[in-house]
Amino acid sequence: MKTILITGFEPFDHDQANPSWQAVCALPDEIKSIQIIKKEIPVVFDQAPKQVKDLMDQYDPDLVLCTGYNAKARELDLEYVALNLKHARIPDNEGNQPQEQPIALHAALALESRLPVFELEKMLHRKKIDAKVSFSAGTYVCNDVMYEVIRACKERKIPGGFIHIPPFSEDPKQGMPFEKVAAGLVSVIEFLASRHQ
Ligand code: PCA
Repeated sequence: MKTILITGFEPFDHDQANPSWQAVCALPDEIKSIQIIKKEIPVVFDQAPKQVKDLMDQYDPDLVLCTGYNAKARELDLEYVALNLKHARIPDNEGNQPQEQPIALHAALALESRLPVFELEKMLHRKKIDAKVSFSAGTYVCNDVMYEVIRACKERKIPGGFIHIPPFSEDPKQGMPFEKVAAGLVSVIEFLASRHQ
């Protein structure tokens, strides 16, 4: 494995910052001789997945890991599945608020992560980093990105998936410390790198 593309999102919903991009920014530029390409993507339906696919064309990564923020998460949520559905509770950063719309016509209702999420969960628990496999990435922009990125990774036959990040907090009832989130992402990358040499 030579190159990994990892993304985080810009702020949304009146927030000043997005923990997903803050955590991605904290990653080193290289892990175990693998180049880590870090990119911030917009919280805009269709545009966000398109940007990731354009970045895949540009950098030809061996793995794509997208991250997003979930204010309700209290651990790293390793997303198991993306749904072929856009159904927004709030408008995105360009005012789009799709309701009951498919992401792709005549395509699968759900696509499974191309990451070994159950193994990742066990590995993170061994390292005392809170994480769980999540069975819903929602129906907002994160799920839109995950669905399209998994399709693109399938075509390229490379691993790829999505992790939701909790709020940063020292109190486990509120979220996770920033350092633990960043350490968790590094551990995920190291684990996947050792599997796909
Ligand atoms: N979280 C949103 C979109 C951007 C982000 O960081 C989501 O969970 O869909």
